[in-house]
Amino acid sequence: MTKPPLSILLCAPRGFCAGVDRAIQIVDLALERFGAPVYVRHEIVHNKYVVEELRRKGAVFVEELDEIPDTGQPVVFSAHGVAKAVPEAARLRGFFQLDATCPLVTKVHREAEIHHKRGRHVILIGHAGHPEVIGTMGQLPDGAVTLVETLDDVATLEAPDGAALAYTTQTTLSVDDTRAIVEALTERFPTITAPHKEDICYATTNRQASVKAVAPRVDALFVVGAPNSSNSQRLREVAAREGCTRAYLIQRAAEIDWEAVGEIRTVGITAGASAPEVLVEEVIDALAERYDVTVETVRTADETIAFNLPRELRAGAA
Ligand code: 0CG
Ligand code: SF4
Repeated sequence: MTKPPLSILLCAPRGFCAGVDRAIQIVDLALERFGAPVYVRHEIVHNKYVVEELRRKGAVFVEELDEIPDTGQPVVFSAHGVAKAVPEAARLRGFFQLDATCPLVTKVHREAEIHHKRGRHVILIGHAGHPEVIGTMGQLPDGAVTLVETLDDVATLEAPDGAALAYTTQTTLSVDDTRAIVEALTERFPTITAPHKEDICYATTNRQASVKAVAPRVDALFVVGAPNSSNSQRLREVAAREGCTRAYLIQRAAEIDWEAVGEIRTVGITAGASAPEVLVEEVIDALAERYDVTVETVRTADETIAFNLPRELRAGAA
């Protein structure tokens, strides 16, 4: 039986960013250097496949430090960053800490700290409950940061009387939504201090731009990524807003609901910053089983950025 033709447009850049790459390397190297177990606080990045692979090698994932027994084995903090209280608690327990916080998240932490030192009240644009937001808010004392999620939040925002204001953002937000929130903030508070350089990271920005280029050209678009991955969720949203009515966030090829997808002649594929390329290949293979596929890469940016490993792991790193 001949298969129907299907043109696949592969978004580029897609998948792993420099922060994710570094975070996974930190756990891998810690396992190699110090043996199992290596404790990891929170999913090192928001991807079950990555977490399972590391678990297989001897990583033990916990949500809080109190789940870890007294140990001399490494304790790694995830790429999303942690509140100041976390390394402090780890220090008190004498843990060997390895910080896999993405340097671009740490940059936001330092910005928030500087604003606070200069007497500015910090407005954080982000999603409540996300570990990065918890970590950034936790850089400053209670009450020093106000979280803003929506335009409505800006309209009803009550800033502390007479305080100078500054804003920072989560790194993995929608570029367009954030622009609108920043405009509204600046309109209400014209003297608010802005970040020196955009807090949304290069990887988030580039992946959204690539989806924008592909979404109008395809019948359906698959984002490989996890439901708890903020940057991956945003990619699905961007595709939908660009008019792609069949945009799906899937963790694995097995999650594709072929009936819902329906008839397709062109399909776009991208992957969140925490999704490994092997899962993109799995999706292409699943499509190739049903269709006669041709694959074209649509590249909208080149990425060359890489981050140094923590000092403790540098010597002998590949
Ligand atoms: O996009 P978020 O911040 O939810 O994180 P994820 O682990 O999916 O990817 C990048 C990082 C850290
Ligand atoms: Fe860092 Fe951006 Fe990757 Fe998050 S998505 S780990 S901020 S580079």
